[in-house]
Amino acid sequence: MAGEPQADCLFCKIVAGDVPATVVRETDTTVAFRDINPQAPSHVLIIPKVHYPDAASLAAAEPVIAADILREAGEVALEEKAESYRVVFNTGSGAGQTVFHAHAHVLGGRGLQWPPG
Ligand code: DGP
Repeated sequence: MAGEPQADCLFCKIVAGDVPATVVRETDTTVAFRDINPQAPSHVLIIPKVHYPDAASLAAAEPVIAADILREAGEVALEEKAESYRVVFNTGSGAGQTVFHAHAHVLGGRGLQWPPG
């Protein structure tokens, strides 16, 4: 069923506590944890507890939870003392998406170039 945990999904396993992660914030609907391969001094992933493969499918089915992720991005940036930060949703393998459970990258703690690569 849409949104249900998937047995082969790494981020569903992090939600369930079956794979360890350095969790920095948790709400009823989201978990925020440090990226295992940080691309900035502060690099936190925010995921919904429900399983959708990408941000657009999450937003279509669960718009309130999609908004929760954006609000949490601001809270993470505050806690990380990142005055400026970037929120990224890689979507599709051509854009670098490797985990097909919706997630936001929150990057901060250094100058960020534009355009991104
Ligand atoms: P993306 O490439 O946009 O799908 O981002 C997936 C991110 O997930 C990538 O930056 C690395 C991170 N990641 C992959 N495996 C793990 C893990 O086991 N633990 C944590 N904390 N992060 C992971």
